Amino acid sequence: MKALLVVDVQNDFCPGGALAVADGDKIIPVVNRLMDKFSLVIASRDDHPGDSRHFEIWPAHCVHGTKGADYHSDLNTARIGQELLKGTGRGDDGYSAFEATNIDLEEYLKDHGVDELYVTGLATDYCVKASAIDAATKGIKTFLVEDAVKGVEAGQGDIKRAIQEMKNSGVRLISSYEIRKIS
Ligand code: VGL
Ligand code: ZN
Repeated sequence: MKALLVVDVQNDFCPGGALAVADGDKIIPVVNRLMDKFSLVIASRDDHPGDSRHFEIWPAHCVHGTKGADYHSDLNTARIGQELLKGTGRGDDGYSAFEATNIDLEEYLKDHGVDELYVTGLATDYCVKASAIDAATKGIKTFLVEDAVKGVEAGQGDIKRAIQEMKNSGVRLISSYEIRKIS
């Protein structure tokens, strides 16, 4: 059983947002098109309290209940079967979707017989990386959909290093074209 994971496609990570990823919104049509190929689509959202300690290292973003925390309006949310809320505690960075506090993602995937996870979203060098590495480490066959992710690249080479780290943890790379071709 395959599932599509959409990481943090939220207003604050898209152009105009508080922690914008350059061209972050450009992946959305790719993600929407991929949804047709999966019977299960799950999506994470950063959902921080206003006084989160996470904001000592990041500009305030995705504050619970604000527009910045909403999904980008281009994302096809109708297909999202389960939402994963993370970073919800004051001391909780919540980089990985497996740190979701509304459900236990590992249990959820087991219950739904998911053994292959295709990871898309924002940002390649933070939450996408943490989620993909956690998935692979938990024994799930994990794919990074390379044209359906975008990174921050705060330092030069961050995205490249993140992809290498994922590969070292057993994450495989795939393109959306290959997914649409094989399924
Ligand atoms: C993220 C930095 C801080 C992400 C979340 O979604 O990649 N990055 N919070
Ligand atoms: Zn955050």
